[in-house]
Amino acid sequence: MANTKERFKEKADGVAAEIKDILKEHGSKKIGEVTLSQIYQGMRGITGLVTETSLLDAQEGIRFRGFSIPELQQKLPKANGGTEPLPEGLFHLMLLGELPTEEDVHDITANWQRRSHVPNHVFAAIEALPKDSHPMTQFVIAIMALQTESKFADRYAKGMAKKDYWEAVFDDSMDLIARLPRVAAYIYRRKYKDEDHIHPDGLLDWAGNFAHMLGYEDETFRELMRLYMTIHADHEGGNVSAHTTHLVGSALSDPYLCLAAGMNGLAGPLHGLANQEVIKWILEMREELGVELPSSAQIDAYVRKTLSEGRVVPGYGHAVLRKTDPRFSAQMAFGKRHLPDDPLVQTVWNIYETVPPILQSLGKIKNPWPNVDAHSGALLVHYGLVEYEFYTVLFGVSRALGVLASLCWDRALGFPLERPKSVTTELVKDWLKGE
Ligand code: AMX
Repeated sequence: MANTKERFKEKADGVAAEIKDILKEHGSKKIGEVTLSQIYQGMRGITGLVTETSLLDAQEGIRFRGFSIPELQQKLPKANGGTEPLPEGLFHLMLLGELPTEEDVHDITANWQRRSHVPNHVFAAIEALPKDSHPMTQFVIAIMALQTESKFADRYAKGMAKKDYWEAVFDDSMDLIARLPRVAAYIYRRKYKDEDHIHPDGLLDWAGNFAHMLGYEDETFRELMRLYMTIHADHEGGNVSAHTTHLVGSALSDPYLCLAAGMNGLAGPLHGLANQEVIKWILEMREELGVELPSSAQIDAYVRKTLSEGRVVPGYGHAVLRKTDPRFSAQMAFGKRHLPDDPLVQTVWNIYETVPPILQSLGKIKNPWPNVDAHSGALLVHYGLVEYEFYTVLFGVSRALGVLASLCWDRALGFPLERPKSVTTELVKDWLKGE
């Protein structure tokens, strides 16, 4: 059977031909209008990008190539004896648009193992930073240090032809995904475990090996990592990390530069950093109240206090979603199955009962329901991964799967430099006067 790279090229050529036909016949058709409010308010609802890997429905949540998270949990191959999907399978699906076989997933695991070597200077770059630097800072620096390995940058400097861009981006993306768990685990063990580093285990799958290198050998924790790496991977193209990766890639920056840029966006508290903010907020609530399991009335009062201080309730709300995030529900189901008596996890569920009506009553919040970040930390704390500043790095390792699969598509479809038009408020005022 043809390998992943050849299969991808075949698929991409087919889609490129379809797009050419679509544009030839329908290129001048309008698909929307843009209002003044939209350009001042975060471009919500403006359709302005093509991202093949996943699609977000405001009511239903994310679908990866048409498959919902519960469907993926059913259909994607699992580890031996496991019940959660292997992220290798999701990557295959996002890249090729087809459900993988067991053999496909096995091939990707083996491919990533072969590509996983991290050169010493990357560890030296991490070591050059103060130990108390935020893990996301260390992660981004490490990705930048890895950029010396970019095949795209090397081949471009040697005069690579346009038709070959996709291949160099494919190789860089696969190399990067293969290397990220080692880099992330190194940062974790350096900062929190007295630099007691753990060697990779070549017999494990990508997420299982990541759990192992972090220092967690519980099989249920490995299952959690497989689920975690699957559900955080992609959320269509407009979110900050995906859009940034895509935008930077449009300048033909190599995948290392693109991913580092995307990860800087993920490190913002309104995006990926929300997962650390959630657990910090819950732990502060417990400490302030002096109880392990706050009552609904106590949670209610604490939420109102947070709002009265002009802060957001982390883990709640979404720019596109208008229902409970299915990624929250998948984690809740994991909690019900494996750790239903954990007081922190129960607190997350009690917050889920309490927060939405309060946010709804304010009248201005478009989505009072929890997003992916409202749940993840409590599960990690249960297994001993309590260092919440590290949580966004876990998110980032997973998010690389989606944004890099998309970057492969961007170059294979020959998407051009992205350069939307901007205006000044002066120009807007002049334009309104002339209306
Ligand atoms: N708590 C308090 N206020 C909130 C809120 C929350 N959880 N969510 C939205 N609001 C406020 C906004 O700050 C805004 O207030 P303003 O008009 O005074 O500036 C108003 O409600 C309207 O906002 P919106 O249109 O509903 O949301 P948005 O699209 O502008 O922002 C998001 C979306 C996620 C940034 C916002 O809901 C938020 O800040 N949530 C908390 C942080 C969070 O959980 N982020 C993670 C998102 C998922 C992810 O990317 N990982």
